[in-house]
Amino acid sequence: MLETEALKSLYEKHCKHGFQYIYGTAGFRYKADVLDTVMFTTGVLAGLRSLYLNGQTVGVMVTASHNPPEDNGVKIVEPRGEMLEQSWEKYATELANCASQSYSSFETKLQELVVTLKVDTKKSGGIVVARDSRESGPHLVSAFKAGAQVLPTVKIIDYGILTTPQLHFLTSKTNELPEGAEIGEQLYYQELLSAWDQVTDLCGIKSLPFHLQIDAANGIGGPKVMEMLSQSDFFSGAYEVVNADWQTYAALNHLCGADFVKTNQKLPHGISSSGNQAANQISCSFDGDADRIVFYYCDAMGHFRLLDGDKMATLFAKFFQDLLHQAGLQDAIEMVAVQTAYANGSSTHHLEKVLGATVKCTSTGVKHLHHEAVKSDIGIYFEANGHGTVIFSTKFVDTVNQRLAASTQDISKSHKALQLLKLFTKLINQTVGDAISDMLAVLAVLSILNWTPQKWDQEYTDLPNRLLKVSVPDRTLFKTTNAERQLVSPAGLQQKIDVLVSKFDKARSFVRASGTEDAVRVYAEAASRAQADSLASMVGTIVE
Ligand code: NG1
Ligand code: ZN
Repeated sequence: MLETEALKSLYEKHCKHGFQYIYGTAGFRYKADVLDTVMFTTGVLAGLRSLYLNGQTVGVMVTASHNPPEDNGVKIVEPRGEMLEQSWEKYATELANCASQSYSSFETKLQELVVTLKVDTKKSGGIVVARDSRESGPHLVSAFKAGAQVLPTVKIIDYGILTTPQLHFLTSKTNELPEGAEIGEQLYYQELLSAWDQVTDLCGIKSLPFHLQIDAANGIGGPKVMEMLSQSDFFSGAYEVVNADWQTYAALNHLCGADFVKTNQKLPHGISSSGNQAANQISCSFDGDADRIVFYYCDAMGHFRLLDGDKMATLFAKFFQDLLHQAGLQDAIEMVAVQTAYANGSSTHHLEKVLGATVKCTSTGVKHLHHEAVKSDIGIYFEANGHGTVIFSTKFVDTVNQRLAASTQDISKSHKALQLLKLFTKLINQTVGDAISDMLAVLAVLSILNWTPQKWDQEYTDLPNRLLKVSVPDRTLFKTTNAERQLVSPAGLQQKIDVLVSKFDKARSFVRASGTEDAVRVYAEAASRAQADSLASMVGTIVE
C-alpha cells in the first residue's frame, strides 16, 4: 500500500467533502458531479476485494444505466460476474463516507478495513474496468484508477467503453481462462454467435422469421450489437438499429430505451406503429447500458403491445419445461421463476396455475433475484422492466452432459432436447441480465416454437398497471417488509393504501423508495386501465 504522503496527495487530488453516499440497488448512482470521491474510494475497495479473494480479478462498471445523461454511477462485480457480495456494500459505503469527511477519517477507515478483512496488501490482484457512453465517464474512470493505485500490487485493465453485461462476461472469463488467453469483446461476440449458429443449425432455422427493429436508447448497446450482428451471415438484412446515436450525450435514454417504453407503455421515438403491425415484425428496446430489454409490437388496430420481463420469464419457463419433458428430465431437474413485487399479477398466475411452475418473490434489484435463482437447477429471473437472465446449476450441466453421453439415438426428440438445453447455457449470459444475449435467446425460442409476437402475447393478458415516481422530502423514511410489498414506515401509511386497494377490482398496490433515484415509486394494478390509473394516483397523493 502507498505511503502516507503519496496516499494523501492522491486523496487531495480526487476527493471532495460533504456528500453522503449509499451503495444502492445497483451500486452508487448520483449526479456525475458528486461522484469523484466515491469513484476514488471504489478504486481502493475493488483492490481490497481482489486481494481478499486471493488475487482473483474483480470487475468495475461505471454506468448509470437508464438514468438521465447527467447521472453516473459505479458498481463492483464479483470474479464470477455476479454483483458485489452484499456484506461488502457496507464497507464500500463506509469508506466513501469517511473519505467525504476528511483525510484522517479515510485513512483510519482504510487501515481498519485492511486489518478487519485480514488483507495482505503485498500480494497481487487484478481489476477490470469499463464505462458506458456517458460524457462524465472518462473523468470518473481516472478518479477510480487513482483510487486503485493506492494498492500498487493490483493490476488494472481498462476495457474502455462496454455494455454492462460485457464487463460482467469479461470479468468472469478473466478468472476462468488460463493466463495468456485472448480475452476481449470479440470473445463475447464469438461465444454468442457460435451458440446462435448451433441452435439454428440444430433446429433447421435458416432465417429470422421476423424483421427485427432494435432501439438502442442512444447508448452503448447500439454500436456493440451492430458490431456483433455485422459478423453474422444469418442476421444480414434481418434487422435495423434505431436510436444508435451514442455519441450525442444528451440523447441517451431520451424518449427511447427500455425504461421509457416500459414506464410510458408506448413506442419509443424512431419506431412507428405502422411498420410494427405485420405478424413478421418485432421490435425491442435496450436500456442505456444494455443490460435490460423489452420487446413489443402493434396489433392489427395499431395498438402498442408490450412484451416485458414478465413475458420473457413465462416464455422461457414454458420453453425449458417442454425441453425438460422431452429430455425426460422433468423429475431430475428443478426449475424456479423468480420475480419481484413489480411482476404483473397475471404473469405470476400464469406461471403458477397454467405452467405449474414454482415462483419466488424477492426484493427489487437483480442481486436479490440472482441470489434466489442460484438455489435451483434452472433459475429464470426477470424484473418486469426486462432486467434478467436464466442460470443453470452445475448439477444441471453435469446431468445434461451425462445423458447426452449415454444417448445414442441422435435423431430422437429427447437427444435434440438435451442438445438444445446445453446450447442455451451458452446462448444466455448467465452472469447478469444482458439485452444482447436475452434478445438472441428470445428470438431463438420464438423461432423454434414458431411463435409470432402475437402468439407470445396471447399466452396471458396483463392486468392494467401504472408505475409512478413521486418526489418526497426524505425517501429513507419509506421502509418495507414482505419482499417490499408492504410498508412498515411511515406509520399508518400501509393501512391507508390497503383501504384504497379494497375499493378496486383485482387490485394491488405498493410503495417503496427507489434505490437508484431520489424518489418513491408507486405501483398499482387493477382490473381496468381506468382503475389502475386512479388507484396509482390516489396512492401517489397520500404518499406525497
Ligand atoms: P429502483 O430505482 O430501486 O426502483 C430500478 C428498477 C430496478 C432495477 C434498478 C437497477 C424498477 C421499478 N426499478 O431500481 O428494477 O433495474 O433500477 O437498474 O424498474
Ligand atoms: Zn441497465
